[in-house]
Amino acid sequence: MGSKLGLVGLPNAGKSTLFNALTHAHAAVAPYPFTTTDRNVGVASVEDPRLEALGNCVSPERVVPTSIEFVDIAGLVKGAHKGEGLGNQFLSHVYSVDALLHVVRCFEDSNVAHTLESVDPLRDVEIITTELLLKDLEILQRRADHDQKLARSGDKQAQKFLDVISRWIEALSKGIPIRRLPLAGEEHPQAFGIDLLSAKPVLYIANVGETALSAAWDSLRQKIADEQSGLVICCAKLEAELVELEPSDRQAMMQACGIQESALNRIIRESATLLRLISFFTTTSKILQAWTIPKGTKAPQAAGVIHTDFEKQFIRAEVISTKDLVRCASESAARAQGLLRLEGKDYVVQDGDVIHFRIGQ
Ligand SMILES: Nc1nc2c(ncn2[C@@H]2O[C@H](COP(=O)(O)OP(=O)(O)OP(=O)(O)O)[C@@H](O)[C@H]2O)c(=O)[nH]1
Ligand SMILES: [Mg+2]
Repeated sequence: MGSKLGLVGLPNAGKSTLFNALTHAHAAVAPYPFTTTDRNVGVASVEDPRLEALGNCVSPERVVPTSIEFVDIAGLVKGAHKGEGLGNQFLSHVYSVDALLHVVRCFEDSNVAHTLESVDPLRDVEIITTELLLKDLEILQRRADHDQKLARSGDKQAQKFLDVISRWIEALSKGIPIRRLPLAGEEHPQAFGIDLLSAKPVLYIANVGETALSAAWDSLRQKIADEQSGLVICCAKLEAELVELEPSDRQAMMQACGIQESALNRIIRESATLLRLISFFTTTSKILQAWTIPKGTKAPQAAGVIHTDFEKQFIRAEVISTKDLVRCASESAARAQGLLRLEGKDYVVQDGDVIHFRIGQ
């Protein structure tokens, strides 16, 4: 789908550890900073209880969940916007993703170096946020210089953008990320063909480790609440160990650690929400499959996710909601009750739709 989340944070925050847990990968993890230099890319399956309920109705041979792509990015340090540390490399990878998982080190462990020699989640968040803001400021200032010349020669579009830019520059100078501004459709950076790092939605991950929370934790929680961003608390190291275990051993270890649900499912669910993704389902006699699309996608484009040719060859969609199908217990019963709707090319696919696409040649 091209919707990707990037894991960002200071070196040794636990990004690669969390990435491995999410995507069942084996990216290098080590107690010294800058273990990750190039990025790691992987996908995580989206666990969806609706698949089990639908499976009982259609008895498929195979169930295929949908997935989300994660990118594990090199650690950032102060001055990254000017190229410090792995700054330029880090930032170019941040540009390539649609939303950010900001991993914050909240665990104390004397064996794991901290580039600033103390655990201070709020300070760390501010370092990363500031680097993104400074990079945006640099880009906007360059664009403003360019557009000023055009505006002087009477370019109306450039004049309009200059007004918007000056408001964005003012916000960034006060430490406010672009994502927190009310961005009306026309005033979105994308509408001006500009990609801003601080416009990307963020979900914070507090990597609390196995030890007691540090005192600075409360101020971090307060900051995130003030920003109205999401926060998931997890122990990345434990999550990475859990995914390596057989299900029965995993259950036993979770019980021993007093964990009811893995934080990974919550992170994946909230990541999908952050990307404004919804799921629809397709069924054949063999496969029940989940697919993700951005909210607001119309039926032909949803068909195009299954196979690019399907978008052009789309004729109609036969649609039933998961709720109706599960209530009827089978497709034939739902059909008999007239619950399958025929929808055309303007139909906006809804979360949980079960769809049979009619495709031409
Ligand atoms: N005690 C403890 N150690 C952790 C936890 N999460 C990660 N670590 C350790 O912290 C060290 C750094 O973890 P990484 O996942 O490599 O960190 P990173 O953020 O990817 O670091 P860079 O790639 O250098 O930016 C490793 O030794 C991990 O085992 C945790 O929850 N508790
Ligand atoms: Mg790493």
